[in-house]
Amino acid sequence: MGKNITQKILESHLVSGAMAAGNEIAIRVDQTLTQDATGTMAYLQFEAMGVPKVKTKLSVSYVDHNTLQYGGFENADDHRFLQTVAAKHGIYFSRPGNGICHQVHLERFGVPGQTMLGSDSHTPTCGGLGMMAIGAGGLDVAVAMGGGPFNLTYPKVVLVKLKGKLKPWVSAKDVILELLRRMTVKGGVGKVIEYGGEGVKSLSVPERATITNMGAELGATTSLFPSDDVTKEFLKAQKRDKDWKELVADEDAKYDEIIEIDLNKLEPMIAKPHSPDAVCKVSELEGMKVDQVCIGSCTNSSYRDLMVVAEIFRKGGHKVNPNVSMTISPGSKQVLEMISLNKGLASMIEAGARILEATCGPCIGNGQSPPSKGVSLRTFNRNFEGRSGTKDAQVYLCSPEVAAAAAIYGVIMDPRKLGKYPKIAMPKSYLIDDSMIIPPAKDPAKVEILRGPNIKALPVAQKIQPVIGGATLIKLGDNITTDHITPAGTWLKYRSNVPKYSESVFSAIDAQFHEKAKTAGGGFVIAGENYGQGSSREHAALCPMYLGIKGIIAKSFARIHKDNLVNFGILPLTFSNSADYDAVDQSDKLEINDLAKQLEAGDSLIIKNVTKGKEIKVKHGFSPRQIDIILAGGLLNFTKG
Ligand code: MIC
Ligand code: SF4
Repeated sequence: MGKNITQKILESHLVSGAMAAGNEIAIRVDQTLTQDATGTMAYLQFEAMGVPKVKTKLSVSYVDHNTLQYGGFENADDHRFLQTVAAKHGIYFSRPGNGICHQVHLERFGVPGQTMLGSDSHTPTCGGLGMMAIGAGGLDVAVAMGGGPFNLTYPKVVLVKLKGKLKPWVSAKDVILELLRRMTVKGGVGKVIEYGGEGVKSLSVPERATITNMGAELGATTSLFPSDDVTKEFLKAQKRDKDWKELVADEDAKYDEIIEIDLNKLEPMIAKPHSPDAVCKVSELEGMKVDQVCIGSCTNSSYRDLMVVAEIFRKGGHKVNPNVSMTISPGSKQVLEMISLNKGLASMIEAGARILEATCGPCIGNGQSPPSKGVSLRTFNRNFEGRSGTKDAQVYLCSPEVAAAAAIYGVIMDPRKLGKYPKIAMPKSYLIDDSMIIPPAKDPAKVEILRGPNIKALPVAQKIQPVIGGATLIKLGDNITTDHITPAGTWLKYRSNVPKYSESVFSAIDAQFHEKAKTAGGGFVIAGENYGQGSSREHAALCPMYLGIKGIIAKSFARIHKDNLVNFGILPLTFSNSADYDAVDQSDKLEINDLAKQLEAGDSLIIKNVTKGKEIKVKHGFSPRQIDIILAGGLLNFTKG
């Protein structure tokens, strides 16, 4: 029987487990990627394992999230730690300014057919060139750097069959927005989204990468394009021909689900506040006043994306509307250098764009927070409430074409009204200069790891008790994001300082939460569907663990966050009957007896609601390995034995 691309890669990397949907399998990890906001913890954890040199084929540490801190040493301390730890342990270090991890990795390192684990949820970007790239918590990435396999639930495979060709002014972002509209932010949980059909060949690798990048918003395990002639051209233009190999699905490959998208029929789309799946046609919102436009992020900051914007302004002789503040964050030094040499950058400067560093910047709330109640159109991937740094801002997600049209007219406008579409030719060769990527030290013994006062020791979970009790400290609704649990923005500088960062837990929902949890000595959290969607930040588990949280009882969980909870010894439990969610109130006292016995007896667990005198039936869905991790008090304790 024929195989799809997912099966081919998983089979060639399988370490253990049976290849059937729902089973836990373990796979070999070829490459790893970290960024600074998750990297410090990942490397502290790697150090705790005592492995002198990474055992992967390639590991890269990027600095792209926290680069321009105002009034403090914390970021700079983190950067120094990351650079020295990389030099000592065989890791390549991409300096701040070299670009956003996913864009740089696509350009310089991704390899079709290989596997990669990255401590960032948008790691699947490299799926654009046929690499199986998966986002995970820092601890899982640390284990992979130490040579351990990555454990995952064998996914269902969805084929997204692309037909036809995109019309002018419609671009890759519209494809993924359309998919988000159809599938929602939890529609991809437990699935790999594989792209196929004749429409694939009309999309360049950076366009494919826009689509795989934002597959993270579907909750998917990862997204994958085939590696074909288009991929070969891209790698050749990056002087990496030798990394290419063909990887396509067999003609008779089977899929769990097939979705068709006719590219010809797609229109410019936009995601409304505050969720990437609140998608409608741009034409439906025409005329809405816009205060801010931000172009960039790992989704839309490639050479093509920025040149489209530059050419729209240049050809039309347009200026940025006086009521709009427009920023540009190039995806990489390569992109920035190329658009500066070909004058694309000059066109944007001339038009009135504000040029930012080649980093995440406004995407993670680092600068350019919108004005009060401001409308911000962003080419980014997430528009969760408050993520921009302005609680009442209205953030919309769209393509560079739609963003440029709004920047010109000061209102949301269908870009098809702009006239002739500036089609951008893909470069035959990219400008190659890897001088901002520092290779590991030749003599690691001589490298001293520099730790400033912001790098605090790693907290380790307590061994779990046979009887767990505590109050319901907070009751939440559906789709709670990791930005709600441990916000980024101004808190980002405390990523290496868990005691301090823990003060941020749920702060936007309940400012007293952290005090409450501490006074109560911990307790439980009740939540609705898709708890923990969004980022891979393990701090969203680590900080609650530090505050004594013992279990999260939800209607369902996002994949990466569920794994992170297990890794830090917090029980992620799912209501057997969703209606039971209504039967638990904030402050109710809950109790789980004979935990080990209950976990080992099967998938069901009984929780006593002591306050209401009722029992709640929940499921855990843990593999035997995960039960051992939970009982050991988290993965670090489990690994130490
Ligand atoms: C994000 O987009 O939310 C981040 C910041 O890149 C996170 C990682 C982090 O929280 O450090 C992600 O997507 O995993
Ligand atoms: Fe950076 Fe934004 Fe991409 Fe996260 S989503 S890696 S913050 S650019």
